[in-house]
Amino acid sequence: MKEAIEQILGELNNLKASTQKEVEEARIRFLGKKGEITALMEEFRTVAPELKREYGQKLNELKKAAAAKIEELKEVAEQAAEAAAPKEDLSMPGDAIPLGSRHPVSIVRQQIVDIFRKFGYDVAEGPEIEDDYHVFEALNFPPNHPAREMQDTFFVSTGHANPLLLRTHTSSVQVRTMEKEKLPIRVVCPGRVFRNEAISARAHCIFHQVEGLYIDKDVTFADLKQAILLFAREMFGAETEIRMRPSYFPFTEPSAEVDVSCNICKGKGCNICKGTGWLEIMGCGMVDPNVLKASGIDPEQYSGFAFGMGVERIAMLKWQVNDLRHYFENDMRFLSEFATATEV
Ligand code: 2NM
Repeated sequence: MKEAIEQILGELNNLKASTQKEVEEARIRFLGKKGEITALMEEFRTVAPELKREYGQKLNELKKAAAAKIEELKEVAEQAAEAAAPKEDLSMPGDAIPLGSRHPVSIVRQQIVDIFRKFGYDVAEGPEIEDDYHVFEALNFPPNHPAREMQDTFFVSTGHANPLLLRTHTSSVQVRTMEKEKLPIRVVCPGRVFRNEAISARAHCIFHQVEGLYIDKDVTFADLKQAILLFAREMFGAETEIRMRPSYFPFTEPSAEVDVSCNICKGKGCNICKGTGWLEIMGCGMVDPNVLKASGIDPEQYSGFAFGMGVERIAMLKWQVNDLRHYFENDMRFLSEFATATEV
């Protein structure tokens, strides 16, 4: 047995196996079920008791040495196999990553903001979760105004003097601008707003607004009218006309709704303008002196105009979409219609 162990040790030392297949064959030859070392282990049972200790130790060392040698050869063979494996074909065409497109509401929001930036307006944003003061109180809403009811506004916290709520318009951002910026102020505030309304073709509980504010000495209603006319012509085309109808908002006096001439039927009357030749696009007015005062601006020295429009509504008119809900459903068939409209 002693000689057999010595011989196998010698063979292990000289063992050459360069491929994974050869290594596996060597493993089977020495350590497999019918392998040489396994056979010696069997034979060990018949060794005389006084030799068991010596041979047992030698056999164990042999087994360990064999396992280590096989492991070493296996690693070398694996590396060689990897190096020899065919390389990736770098000339293969890549997988195309489908490019998305901007959402139509984002496109129109950006268009509106860009027009006013061109007119010299700054852009301001503010929190969607606001307090009662910035959404209602500072904007001249009386304490019992219906917009302050649970049916109209989503409240985040109630039961105290200045509850938190989801803003129902971005005018709150304009209040924050009046509070902190130096005069004159020229600003547009794009953003998402929330109203507790039943969802329909023309209303949604979440939508987007762009509101504008211009405060300086001697700002008049004529300035407002001109600003809106220039905006309308940039947005809907150079031939566009506007008209104003008296309206009411708590934060402006006087107030008006603005219509643009229908550029689909050129005023003749069609189903988009319901035969009237006019499309309503926004509300506006002269900022109420109470609103200026609340934010620390002296209404004796300064005056201003403000306006607000719904982005989804403008987008519906621009693309003749007849149901607002399309803008919220993320149906790819709808969204991909705007795939080429990303230039703005
Ligand atoms: C509108 C219509 C009319 C408006 C007023 C103000 C502020 F903060 F200056 F008082 N911001 N936005 C305003 C005025 C908004 O949206 C239909």
